[in-house]
Amino acid sequence: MAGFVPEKGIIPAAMEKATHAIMGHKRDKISDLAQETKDFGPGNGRLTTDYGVKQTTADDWLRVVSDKQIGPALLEDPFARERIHRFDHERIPERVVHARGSGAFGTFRLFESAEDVTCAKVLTDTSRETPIFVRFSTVLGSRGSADTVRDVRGFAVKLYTQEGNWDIVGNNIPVFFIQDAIKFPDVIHAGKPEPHNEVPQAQSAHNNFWDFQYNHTEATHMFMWAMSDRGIPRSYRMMQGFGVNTFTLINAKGERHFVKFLWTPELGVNSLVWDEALKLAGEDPDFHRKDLWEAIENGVYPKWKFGIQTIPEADEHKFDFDILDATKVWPEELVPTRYIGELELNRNPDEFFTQVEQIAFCTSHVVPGIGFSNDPLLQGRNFSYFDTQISRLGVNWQELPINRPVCPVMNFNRDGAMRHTITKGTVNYWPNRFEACPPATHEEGGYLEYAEKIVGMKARARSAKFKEHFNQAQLFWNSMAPHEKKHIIDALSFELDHCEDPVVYGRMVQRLADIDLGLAQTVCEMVGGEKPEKAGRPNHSKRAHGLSQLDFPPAKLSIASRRIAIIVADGYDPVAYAAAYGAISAALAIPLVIGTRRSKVTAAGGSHSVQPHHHLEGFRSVMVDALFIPGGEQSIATLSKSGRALHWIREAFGHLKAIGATGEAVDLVNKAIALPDVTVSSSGDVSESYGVVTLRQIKPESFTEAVQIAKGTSGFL
Ligand code: HDE
Repeated sequence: MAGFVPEKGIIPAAMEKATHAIMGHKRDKISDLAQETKDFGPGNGRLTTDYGVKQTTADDWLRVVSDKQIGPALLEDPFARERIHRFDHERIPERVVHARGSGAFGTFRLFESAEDVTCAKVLTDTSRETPIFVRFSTVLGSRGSADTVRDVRGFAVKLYTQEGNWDIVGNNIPVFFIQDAIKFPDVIHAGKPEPHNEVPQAQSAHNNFWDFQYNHTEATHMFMWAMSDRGIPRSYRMMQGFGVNTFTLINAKGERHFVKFLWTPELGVNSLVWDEALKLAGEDPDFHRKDLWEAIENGVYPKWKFGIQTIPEADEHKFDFDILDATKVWPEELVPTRYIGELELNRNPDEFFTQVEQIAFCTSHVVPGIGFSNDPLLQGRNFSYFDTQISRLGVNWQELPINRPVCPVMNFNRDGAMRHTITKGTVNYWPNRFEACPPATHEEGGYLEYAEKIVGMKARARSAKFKEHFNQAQLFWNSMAPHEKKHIIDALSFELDHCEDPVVYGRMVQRLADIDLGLAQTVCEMVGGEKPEKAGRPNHSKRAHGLSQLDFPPAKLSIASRRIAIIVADGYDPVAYAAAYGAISAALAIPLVIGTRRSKVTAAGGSHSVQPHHHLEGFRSVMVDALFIPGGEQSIATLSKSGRALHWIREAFGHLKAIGATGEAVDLVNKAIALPDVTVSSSGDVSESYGVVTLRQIKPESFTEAVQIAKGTSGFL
């Protein structure tokens, strides 16, 4: 470090800490956070005020009092006032979008160097492990809203690299509603609760949202994605993540490529069915949050492959869409994804507020070797995120433990509310006579902007290709499997049914005819409006790989981390129960015993008993992936008479869940599922139905396979 003058005492404290960390070869984020982490476990100290004085009670305000009479409280009591004052200010503004979320720590590993396209060390050094934090979120709902609403999901990754923090602030859908950042307040206002009555919460199913979609044609492609199964993921662990915007990569030779970043889950891309999502929103609003937490606690760490799609700078204009338009995907056939790394989530946060709520992302935070493009959405985002963090967390938000980089931070930014770093030294500017804290050269790792030549008029306009808004909406529709198309029709039918204004649903039905006439006519049938007789524009019939969820099957068949209910009543068959419990646990799935009550349930013969995790009323079928019912004459007789038990089985079948049964339980499943209007098989025996595995009907697929292939292609709901 040239001109460094330690005797003048100008080493910033943060630098000292960071240097220490490097010397110790420990750049791990968890050990970095250990400095601030306190353990309040038993034996670790006594209750104090924030100014350190021990308190003798936490229960009584200082007051005038006698044995007979309680008198007035005294304002003098500093302990009581401190508690109340601190409490009054516990909330910070929630995020204006993506308010509800949860997250975890993990590791990014690179298995193939991308040095041909970038000099970013995090993407070229395969020996590194980069600590990361990921925050998943919904977009529209407030902090207390439900997890399973129909919405886009945020997928924001902070990589604590040795060259500084790199944030990929993405979504689980690869495109966006708008091309130009200036429209962001409009699209969000239209989606959020309506201004006159603040209704509805966390829903796109209302007049204003669909009014905007109609009037703003560039949103067409994105609303098709939001209406697809991508809008109701089964788990954060089973969705893809996309950087959405076009970034750039610069290699050691100074060559530039355009790039899109994406994450593909090892577990495959899975969704709920809509009826399940609706019920879960009431029965377990924290469903996704708990799912992520549970998987990590159980050691079933979720993993994603990290991919890049790159386009050489010279090819920028070779496509029939603008590659800087965030309402467009780069079809795999034109720009194949190259998977070069892996992300694993392996540690739950210690405290939600300081870590998940206070983590703050910025699209503008990139490291040397990675740059921006002129994507007009990205340009605006680069302005927005820093600004929003100032409003949420204050100007010193990057000093918060969860946000600070693991590499040295040295500069002359100073002061502001809640400044933590104590900087020694007599100068706070550059250049200075001590040459303290000089800028780095490129060779020393300094960030070098790519010298881009730009020619154009200063105008409020976009280039010509940005004007085409329907081709890729059709491409997406055409690429869906039949059941995915059905789900989109159902979603649109639900959403537009919630729009009371005939102008809104009437126009939207016409808009759908710009995508596909059949789609428009079917939705029109359901929601009303004038039936379109001809397509707004002919369907080009093209399809692309990578748009349907079926294009991302799990890397390997596994039921690990799936929740499987075992339903029992007094008199259950202990052998079948024990075999199922053992097999489920051995496969690292989660067996949940659901009884007619939570107090002990006894097996046939009385030699075995179990304390269920939950009872049938307290826990519902939507909270599990599959169910298994052991036989047992007495237990099945009891369950057959229970409306709730029958509903459990019937609902699970309707939600396309695997059902396993042995002995007498096969008849129970038959009774529950064989409704008059449901044809389950030619013989009328449900055990021949897809996804139902019983000992009466041995089928090629095993119960675990049926669980793994959790969602079939049809159902009666
Ligand atoms: Fe965001 N977005 N956004 N966004 N966004 C925010 O920043 C914004 C956009 C995304 O878990 C805010 O810290 C503008 C696209 C995620 O903390 C805010 C525009 C994509 C998160 C903001 C967009 C995203 C945010 C609110 C249009 C997918 C949550 C709180 C130009 C690639 C991050 C905050 C977290 C959060 C602005 C569009 C993803 C206001 C202006 C496109 C995942 O700064």
